[in-house]
Amino acid sequence: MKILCISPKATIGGLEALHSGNQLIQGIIYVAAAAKRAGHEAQVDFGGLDDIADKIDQFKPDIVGLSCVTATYPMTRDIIRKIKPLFPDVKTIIGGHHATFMYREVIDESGVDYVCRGEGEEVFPLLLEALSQGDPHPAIPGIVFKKDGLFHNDQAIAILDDLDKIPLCTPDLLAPGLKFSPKLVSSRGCPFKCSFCSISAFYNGKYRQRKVEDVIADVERFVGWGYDNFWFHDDTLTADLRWVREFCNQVIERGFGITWNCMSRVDTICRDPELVALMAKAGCRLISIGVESGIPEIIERMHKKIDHDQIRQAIRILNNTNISHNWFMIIGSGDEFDTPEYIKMNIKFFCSFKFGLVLVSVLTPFPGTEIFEKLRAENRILHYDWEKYDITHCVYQPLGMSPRELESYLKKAYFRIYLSMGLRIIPVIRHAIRSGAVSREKISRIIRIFWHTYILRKSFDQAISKRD
Ligand code: B12
Ligand code: SF4
Repeated sequence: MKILCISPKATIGGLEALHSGNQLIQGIIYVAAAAKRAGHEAQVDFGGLDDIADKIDQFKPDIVGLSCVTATYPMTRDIIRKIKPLFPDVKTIIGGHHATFMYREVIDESGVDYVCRGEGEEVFPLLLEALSQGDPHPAIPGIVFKKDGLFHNDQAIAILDDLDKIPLCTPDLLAPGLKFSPKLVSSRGCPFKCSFCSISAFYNGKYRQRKVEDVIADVERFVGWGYDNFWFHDDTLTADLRWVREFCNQVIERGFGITWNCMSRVDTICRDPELVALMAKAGCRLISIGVESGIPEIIERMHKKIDHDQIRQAIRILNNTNISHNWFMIIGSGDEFDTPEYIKMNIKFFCSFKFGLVLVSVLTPFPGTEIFEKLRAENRILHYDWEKYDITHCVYQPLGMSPRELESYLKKAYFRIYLSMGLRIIPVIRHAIRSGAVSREKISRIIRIFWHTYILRKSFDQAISKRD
């Protein structure tokens, strides 16, 4: 079968706005790789309302697969609505976190033929096999469809029992002209259960790892193809310190000369400071870490399970290496701490520690998270205008202030935190650029956002909305 795998052209704000152009969603590349491994012809491309019909006309797929998150769901839904009447014989399927949790609404609203609930590498090829045998309604747990008013195969989220089943993503999967950017993965899932994060519900609390030698084999192939800079898309690479030590030792021994970025937590960094030095030696150039809040009660409520000492110590450990560090902060917690006093205290906390670059978001209740269920049960979700679920809008009713007021602290937080850095901002940025962790182009986008907001006094919303 021929499969066109589409990554919707995102036009949303938030962190996405820092990237120029669009980002190919990694999940859809894995799905395409799995289809290809099963003997099908798959191509990954961007798609929007303006060009999807031409892309289908050109590639002539039997099935179009799309991947989306909550904020890009409306665009994905509209693409499906456009495809359906124009190409009635082409089957459609959506996957990703949003579709997994909201499959009923997604199928009813968009008219998509199937939703993939969970990981697609195993179940999607099974669907393709069934379709090629002429069976449009196979019993594949996780491949949900609606028939005679009933949803089928929706009882469970499909999860791979073994990450060895992950295929290698290769450049030939991408439509001509698209830039391939190889990613590494050592694990999927996370042992923690933060209230604002959908990872544990998506992976049903499961944390699975790949063997070090398998990831090293991926690195070897990618290096052989001329790539030397990678992004680990594990949710917490350092969840297993022994794994990371082994990986770093092998990278050093083999002299790959690569650089890489990853996500981590302060507690795991504190547990083994020497490992961080080893990571730096093995080419790690950037670690992104979620602190979210400096208020102990809020950290506790979010189940973040970290404390101030660990944060302080992690900063010190990182500053002793040449690894740049990005930190995530959340404005709002969805409970009684949503007051100007607590939010100001949190901003003050972020001003008082020597963080690297800080990325701020407004608490967004994504489907599948504890906070979504809580706010929905309390009838405090203001709307389901999903495009606004882009981490810059407050989509729920805070208890101690208005949504607009809470939103306004996003801009204030950025301003105060970066102003409080004083001249320290120069080495922070220089270090981030020199280490290759942040591109000059991304820094110039950030400066442009600041210029528009604070000097030209234009709307912050406008400044961070994605235009290209
Ligand atoms: C790396 C990352 C990014 C990178 C993307 C890099 C890239 N090129 O992919 C960047 C920084 C650009 C990014 C941006 C954003 N991200 Co992000 N990101 C992640 C992260 C950490 C890893 C993504 C990943 O590669 N996962 C591994 C792949 C294999 O998993 P997957 O995407 O789920 O795909 C599997 C299944 O879902 C399924 N599947 C997916 N699509 C399809 C399609 C078909 C047809 C089928 C059959 C199956 C299928 O099969 C895939 C293989 O198993 C995730 C957390 C996570 N663990 O997923 C957050 C995450 C996806 N991001 C999130 C958010 C909120 C965003 C932003 C909206 C933030 C913002 N406002 O800027 C943007 C949106 C970007 C966009 N255009 O869609 C949320 C989404 C929550 C939600 N419900 O919306 C997540 C879950 C983090 C979180 N817990 O909050 N992100
Ligand atoms: S926020 Fe990070 S540590 Fe918390 S559950 Fe999600 S991936 Fe795990």
